[in-house]
This record gives sequence, C-alpha cells and structure tokens, in this order.
Amino acid sequence: MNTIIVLATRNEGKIKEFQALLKDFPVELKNLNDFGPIPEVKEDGETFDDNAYKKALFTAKILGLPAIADDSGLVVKALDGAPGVHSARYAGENARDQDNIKKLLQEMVGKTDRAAAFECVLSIAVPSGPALTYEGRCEGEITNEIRGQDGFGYDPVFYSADLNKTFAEASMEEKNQVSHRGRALAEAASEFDKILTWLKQRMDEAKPPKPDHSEFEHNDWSEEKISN
Ligand code: ITT
Repeated sequence: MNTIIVLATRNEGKIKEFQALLKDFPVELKNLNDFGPIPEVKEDGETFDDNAYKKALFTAKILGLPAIADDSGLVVKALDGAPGVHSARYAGENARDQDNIKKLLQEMVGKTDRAAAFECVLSIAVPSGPALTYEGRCEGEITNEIRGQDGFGYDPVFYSADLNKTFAEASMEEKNQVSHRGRALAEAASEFDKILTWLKQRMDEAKPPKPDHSEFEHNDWSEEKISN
C-alpha cells in the first residue's frame, strides 16, 4: 500500500511541481485542498528552515499523517537577501504574484549587480515531532522585464543560469531539473526508501499500544459480584 504524505500547501504551482517530481514514488500525495478547513500556519520564522518545519509539523499534527512542506523564496544579492523568507508577501499581506514582481523590479531599478538565487528547504515531519530536512538552491539573475508565461511567483523575472532563459519561459520538466525545489527533492529522492522506512517506524511508534486483555483472560466471571 502506498504511504500517504500530505503536501502542506495550497500553492497550485508548488502542488503541480511536487506531483511531477514524486510521480514515480510509492506515495499517495495529498495536499491541503483534499481536507476540510485547516487553520493557516503563521510563517514567522527567520529562516526557510524554521518555516518549513513549522508548516510540516503543524500539518502532520492536525491531520495525524506524515507531511511534507517547502519553504522557499528568492534571495537577491543587491537587496541584501530580500525578499527572502518574505517572498510570498513582499508587496503586502495578500500580495499577488504580479504585485511582488512589480515591487521587485522597482527595487532593482539602477542596480547593476542582478545576481539572485532561489532557495528551498523541504521538511518531512511526522505528528510526534521529528523531521527530515533537505535543501536546494539555484542561481540566476533578475531580468529587467517580465519574460515568459509559465510557472508561478517570480518565475517571469528569474533568468536561470542553467537554462539560459527565465523559469517562466521553461517547461515544468526543464525547471524541475535545475530548480531549488527540484534539487531539494532530488536529494530526498536519492534516499526515498530510507525516508519511507523512517516514516513508517515513526508512525508505528506513535500508535497507541494495543489494548492488553491478558488480565481478564483467566478471570472467573461467574464469581464476579455486581453490587448496586
Ligand atoms: P505555502 O506556504 O502554502 O507552501 P507560499 O506561496 O506561501 O505557499 P512560501 O511561503 O514558501 O510559499 O513562499 C514562497 C514564495 O517564494 C512564493 O509565494 C513565490 O513568490 C516565491 N517562490 C518560491 N518558489 C518559487 C518558484 O519556484 N518560482 C517562483 N517563485 C517562487
């Protein structure tokens, strides 16, 4: 039977990428949209690592299932690492991708050093707490204008040094080969058998012990007195 793992996100771009990246593994990948309303996790960690663990653990605990979370973002050298952990909300709390891109391009006006990288930390957690962590990074540059239609987030302004085009000009297969998320998952995939064994052990350990009926086995019920 395939192991159920919940992908702790509602981000459709991430969901599609994870589904493609994990399609050959013996897992049944669910995501938060497959369940009823679940409270939002506050992503207030100072690092991708903190937030990934927070999201994975919260989801694993609330659903009682192993969960995988990705915290990722764009790190721009000329902006001292911004937007970093604030990538999703760079232009404000409910910012859309185009708002974040607009703000980024404004901040980059006049900057000659356009070096940037996407970073990703994956956390795979079980409800009792322990987690495994994998990291991935990909280098590139911020373009001067939007290029390409595909992908999500900052893809239209991230020129990938590996692909020689922006992530939004690349197919999902091309992007997944070199992306931060693709690399973090490739690292996890290289030891996926171990991960599945680890998950199974942790989930079995957390199961409540089977009820012990031995003390009743030799009981002579006929002698039991029921007093009112
Ligand atoms: P979840 O927390 O539900 O997973 P999110 O969109 O809030 O979804 P993050 O907190 O990890 O995800 O924020 C990551 C942001 O960084 C994301 O919203 C994008 O703006 C950007 N980002 C991350 N990976 C990206 C990618 O592959 N391409 C483009 N932008 C990306």
